[in-house]
Amino acid sequence: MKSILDNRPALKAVIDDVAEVTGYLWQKGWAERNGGNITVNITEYVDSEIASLPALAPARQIGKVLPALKGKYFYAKGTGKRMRDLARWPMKNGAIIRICDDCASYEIIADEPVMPTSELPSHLALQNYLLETGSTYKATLHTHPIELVAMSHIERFLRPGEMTRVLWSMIPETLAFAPLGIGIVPYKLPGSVELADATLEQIKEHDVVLWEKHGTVAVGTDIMDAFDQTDVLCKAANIYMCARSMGSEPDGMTEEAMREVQEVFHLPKKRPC
Ligand code: 2HA
Ligand code: ZN
Repeated sequence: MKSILDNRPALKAVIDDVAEVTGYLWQKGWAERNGGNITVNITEYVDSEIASLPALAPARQIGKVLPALKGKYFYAKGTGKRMRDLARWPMKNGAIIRICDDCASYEIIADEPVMPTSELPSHLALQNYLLETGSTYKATLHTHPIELVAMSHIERFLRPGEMTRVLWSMIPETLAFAPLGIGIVPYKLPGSVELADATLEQIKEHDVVLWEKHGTVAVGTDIMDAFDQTDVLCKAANIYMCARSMGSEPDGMTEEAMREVQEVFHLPKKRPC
């Protein structure tokens, strides 16, 4: 069967990366059944042939008006599709969508009429923000990382800055590679516009946001970057839980040791928030 990826190696490489990452999500146990979703802005790969592709299904509403997305193109995981299936067949478990001129609806143009992710309002609101602010980030990743979700069930970690402070103090790499920490969004209905709005507020200060008792949303230059951001924080959460399961609250790196890492590696001196 013909695919939009045929004879387009650069676009195919982007989709191959998505497929590689979704395999990792499944292996890590972060992607039960159809859990999680992904969008990637692929507008830079759109040629005149892609631009003239007809819609495969009637246009559908996003649920928000997103002016910076006019005429932009995204790869989006399909709703109800499994990450582990997407790893093998990305164009059967996801689709390329085009945002219509009203900036409030989208149409599916390739390869098949696979309906995009249920969290589309959140993902596209983030993509709109990234474009509005001139960011080079192209990818959004929502997944269900076990240890981070587990921590979000404990009231203490929902207090401003507490989760970031503890995760940063687990190993120096967390501070170095997740220097913006993790934002917290109080529980909201999955797929809702309220969830999208609250996520947007937190992503202004962080690259990864934790949805209480649900999962994470990360933004990154590409899907590997969004995955790495999530993985680094989840590794720190895992270390925290391993220490706790040995019977005590871990000491964590001292404030002084953390300040030294920030200085030597020229990291932004952000307070946990
Ligand atoms: O796509 O994870 O939040 C399934 C979900 C919704
Ligand atoms: Zn989810």
